[in-house]
Amino acid sequence: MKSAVTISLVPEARGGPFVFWDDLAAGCRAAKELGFDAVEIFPPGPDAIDTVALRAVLADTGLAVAAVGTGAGWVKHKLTLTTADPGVHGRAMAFVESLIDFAAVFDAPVIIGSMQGRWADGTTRETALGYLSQALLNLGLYAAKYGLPLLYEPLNRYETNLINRLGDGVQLLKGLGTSNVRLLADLYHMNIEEANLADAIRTADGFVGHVHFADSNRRAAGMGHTDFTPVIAALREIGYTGYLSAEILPLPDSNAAARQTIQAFRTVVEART
Ligand code: LER
Ligand code: MN
Repeated sequence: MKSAVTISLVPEARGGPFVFWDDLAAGCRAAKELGFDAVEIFPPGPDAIDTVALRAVLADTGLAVAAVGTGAGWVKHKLTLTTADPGVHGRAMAFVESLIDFAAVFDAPVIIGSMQGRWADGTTRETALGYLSQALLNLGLYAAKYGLPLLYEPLNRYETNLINRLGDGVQLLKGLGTSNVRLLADLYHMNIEEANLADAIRTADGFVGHVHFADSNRRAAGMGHTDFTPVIAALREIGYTGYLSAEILPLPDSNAAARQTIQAFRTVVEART
């Protein structure tokens, strides 16, 4: 398994679970100094990042891009993939496609998290899940053109009323008609929704494509009460070799959260017995 740390470039997301903020190059340098393998980037949109400059920073630091988040589509532009409004839906699809194009330059998958939205007045859960399945299928096929998967993330009940648990995510993906959409297992959301984190991971055997590495309180691993030993053991059991990416609150500050994350990573992942 490999380590990654998040960098947000979205002012509207301030207060959210991202370690480094605003300055992509500085975030990459800090990640490199601490020994991370990769960064996960949360951009405001596809044109916000100078791809030539980012390529240079990645070449200089040896970091990879673990994934690119699409949440700004919701947080900044108020777009969702499950709206009944065809205009908003079309702009949401175009937004994600443009981020898939951007992320492909860095060989990185994109994440559908908050962009899934929720069902509410005017739509039923079934209708919204239909929209979601259709969107994941089309975006999964779009990403496949680049040989990259699409990552779909179940969120806790306070962030979506569609899919909250990995097992339900597996059922959704099984019905899609493409195997190019993988699940993102966010250990913070799972701490709220799953009866047992390790069992949930085993339920998703063959479907996990990315992991958000967070403690129970969304702080760095080791700063809450999650027991990571059985979680990492379950990930090994299902043959997971992807990223553990710290999507966590920058507490007590960005550097301390990042340092605690990499120490925890070394303890629970690298120091295997
Ligand atoms: C996105 O990865 C996520 O986990 C959501 O809670 C939005 O921050
Ligand atoms: Mn997450």
